[in-house]
Order: sequence, then C-alpha cells, then structure tokens
Amino acid sequence: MTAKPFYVTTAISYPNGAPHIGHAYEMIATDAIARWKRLEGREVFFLTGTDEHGIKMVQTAAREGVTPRELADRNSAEFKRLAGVLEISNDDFIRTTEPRHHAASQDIWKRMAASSNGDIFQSTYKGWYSVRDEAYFDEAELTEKDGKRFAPSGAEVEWVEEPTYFFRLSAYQQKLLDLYEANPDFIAPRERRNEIISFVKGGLQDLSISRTTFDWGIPVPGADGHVMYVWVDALTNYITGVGFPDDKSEAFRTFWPADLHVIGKDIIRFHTVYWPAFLMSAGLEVPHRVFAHGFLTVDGQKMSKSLGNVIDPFALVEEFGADPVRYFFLREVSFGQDGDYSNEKLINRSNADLANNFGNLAQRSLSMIQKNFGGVLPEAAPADVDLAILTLARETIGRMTVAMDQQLVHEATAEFVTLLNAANLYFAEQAPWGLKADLARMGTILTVTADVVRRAAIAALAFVPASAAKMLDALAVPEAERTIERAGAEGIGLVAGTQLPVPQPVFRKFEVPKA
Ligand code: ME8
Repeated sequence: MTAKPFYVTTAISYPNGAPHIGHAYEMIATDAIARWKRLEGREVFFLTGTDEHGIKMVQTAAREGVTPRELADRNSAEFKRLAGVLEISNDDFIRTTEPRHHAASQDIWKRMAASSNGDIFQSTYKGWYSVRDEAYFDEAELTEKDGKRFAPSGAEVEWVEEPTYFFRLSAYQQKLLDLYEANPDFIAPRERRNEIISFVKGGLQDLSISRTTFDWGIPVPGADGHVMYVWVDALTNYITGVGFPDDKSEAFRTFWPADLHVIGKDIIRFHTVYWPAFLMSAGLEVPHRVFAHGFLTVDGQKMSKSLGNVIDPFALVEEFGADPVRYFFLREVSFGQDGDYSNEKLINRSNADLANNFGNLAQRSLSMIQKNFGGVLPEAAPADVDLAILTLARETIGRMTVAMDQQLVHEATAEFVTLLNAANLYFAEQAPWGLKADLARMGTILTVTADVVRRAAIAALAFVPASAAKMLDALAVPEAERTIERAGAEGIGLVAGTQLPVPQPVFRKFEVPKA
C-alpha cells in the first residue's frame, strides 16, 4: 500500500488525578479511527500521553503532600494502564517530563524566538489566570459573583502580575484566517469552525508564554527563572512524539504534519489558534485537521467530584469488559456532540447490538454448519436474494469507510447495525433450519450468512477488537485477510471446504438493573 501514513493523536491529559470516562472516551474514539486506518492498509502512528507541568500540578501535589513529580508518576501510570485495559492501540505514550520532550520544547521556543518578526519578547503580564483551565482570560470573558471572578468554564480566576515572555499572537490573525479559509476541513465539526473564525476575527492579543512564580516546567532557554507556560510545552508533544527536534528524522518526515488531532471541545482554541501560530512562527507545517468531540455527562448531570458521580473507567471495564464499554461510546454518542453515560444505556446497547444482533447471528449460523455439515463450510450457489444481502454488506463497508474518514464514528457504527438487522431478517426469512431436505440450499444460506458476519466482524475490529478477532477465528479467516479491502470485496470471501472450529459465544448478555 502506498497511501500516505496516518498520524493521529489524542490530547495529553493532566495527571493531577486519576482518569475518568471523559478521558476513556477520547482514547476509545481515537483508537477506533486509528484501527480503521490500519485496516485500510495505512501505516498509522497513534500517540497519547500525559501533560505533566503547570501550576495545577503544583497545587494539587501540595494539597496531597507529595511532589509534582510523584503526583505525575502516580497518575501518568494510571493513564497508561487505562490505555492497556481499554485495548487502545497507541504506538507511543508520551510524558512531557521526559528529556526528549524538554529538548523538543526548547527547540521550538528557540525557533519562535528566531523568527524574522521577533515573535517572542519580554514584558510584564498583568491579568487573570484560571489554574483549572491553565488559561489566561480577558476581563470581558469573566463573570462575577460574591466578589469572585470566574472563567467561562466555571473555574475561579486569580490576578497575576509577573515579568514574562510574550508570543506575538496578534501578528497571526490574518495568517490564521487564511489558513481556515484555504483548509475548510482544518476545524471540525463545522459549528466549531465558525466559532473559531469569529473569535479570531474579533482580534488576537499577544500571549504570555512563560511563568516566573514557580519552577515546575520546562526552563526557557537562556532565561533564568522562567519556565514555559504549560500550553507551549503541552502542544509541542505532538511533534516530540515523531522525533522533533530532529526534523530530518525518518519519523518526522514520515508523519508530520499530523493528519488528525482529536481533542475535547474545551481546548479547541489552544489547538486551532495557538498551535498553528506557534508552528508557523517556528517555520513548521501545521496539522491537517483538529476534531473536537463533545463532553460526557452521567445520567444527565455534569460529572463532578462534589456530586460524587465521577465514573471510574477501570470499574466499568471490570464489570462489562472492554468491548461493550468501547462499543457503547462509539455507537451512543454522536462524535462531536455531547453525550450521556448511563449503566442502563450501556447494557441495552451491548445486549441489543452485540449479543443479540451480532453474536446470535454468528452463533446460529455457525452452530448449524457444525450440526449439518460437520463444521465444514458448505459450497454456496447464491440466488438473487443471497446476492442482495452480500451487496448490501459490500456497500455498507463503503459507507462506513466514508464515515470513518470524516470521524463520523457513530454513523459508521449505525451502518454496522443496519447491516446486521438486514442480515438477521435475511436469515429469518430464508429459515435454513427448515431445509433439511434441501441441504444445498441450506448450505448456501449458511455460507452467505457467515460471509456477511465475516465482513461485519472485520469492520468491528476497529470498535470491539478482541471480540471481533474471536469471531474471525471462529470463521477461520487468516490474519492477512482481515482488511477493509477484503471486507468490501465482491463474491464470497470464505472458502468452501474449510473446517471451522466449534463456535463459542463471543458476547455476554447483561442483566438490566431493576428501576
Ligand atoms: O485539557 N467528556 O487535559 P485534561 C469528554 N492537558 N471529554 C473530556 C471530559 C468529559 N467530561 N473531560 C475532559 C487537558 N475531557 C490538557 C490537554 S493537549 C496538548 C493538552 C477531555 O486532562 C478534554 O477535552 O483536562 C481533553 O481533550 C482530554 O479529555 C484531556 O483533558
């Protein structure tokens, strides 16, 4: 395959606490996109990690009586473990406290400072800062209550005044607008793009990019007492991960610019305004696309420690297994919109789509092959009705490919369910169990059904990788044939005469909790 390699990232999370389902969700959705591209035969590099500097880490560590490094070590390990239990296929896990990342951050800083328009200059910052958001705010963006001021996120802001370095962001207004204009797909979904364009049109102020009141950060080169503003170093992780500052390296030349940064909607400004401006200033290419997903609530309420409704993703996986949890988020939440988690919805989705629709169809057709053909895949002589379901399967794979290319993950999973509904209907109408006197016809129906299951299972490798692989094992599909190309090819991909193993149920059915 000669298609361009695909580089995709998640945001890197603050390890100031344990991961919650918002973090799990972002990993899962990005993983489905990465896996799909691999199934298409693309070379993929998928990066995730933790964002370990900044005042928020310092303050949380102080409250817990540990050092920032101890806090980062403890929680970063949990994010890494989460990627493991969710079967995330990331190729690297970056921690911003690593030496390679210090080198990259100092290098991009130097390039920005050396830019022809003198993009970095010294001055004094006076203004509002939100520690929780790690962000500066204008007076006009704040609300006031009981003498306190709050950022749009609801976090309280504090007044800071310190000598810092600034980045000449104001000089990038037109360049950014030109970038959005020339690349209509740079910001997704569409409504986010409009939001950012009007923000940039409103005028950009220079950005304070160093701090002098604490030292938990990456030292600014040649400026004692200054550490970088955490977002300068955080965004740089995306190039550290592919070998920067060695911009001649194989990894950098192969993968940069990134094809896709997947992030939450709260940090879109950093990714679509600051990040491309930093890169342009440093003379580096900008990423192709930033996709902002929505926020998750729990049973209709915002997740928060004070409400006590923060869902532990480890506990979820413990209870249901990784695949039902993954599937729920990919199917239930429209990618780009907010979504809601509830136990009952997860159970219903998993039971209806995975256990009943998908699992039963596989189990019923494969058990009949065992019982009536000794487990040897029968020859098929497809009639029109059989060709119709095979054609639908092929077309579904095509539509799923289009949807996944635009990160419409929920549309892809919806297509998958539509195909399974049709296949179940086909199976019920053809009623192979009543054809003991016509084994040739029965064999055709069973093989055609199994071939539709094969195609669906290949697609499902992106969503429920372990279960889909089990299903493909049950169909004796060789590893090399588990590709989107084979899933969408003409004809029947399964080979008559193949001895199939005795099928085992792949999906569990869960009990719906009583109201
Ligand atoms: O923002 N639902 O880290 P973070 C869905 N370190 N997504 C959510 C969520 C929720 N309830 N809560 C958080 C940071 N997220 C920075 C990123 S990138 C160079 C630096 C998402 O730990 C959030 O939108 O606060 C972000 O994409 C990711 O989780 C990490 O959030």
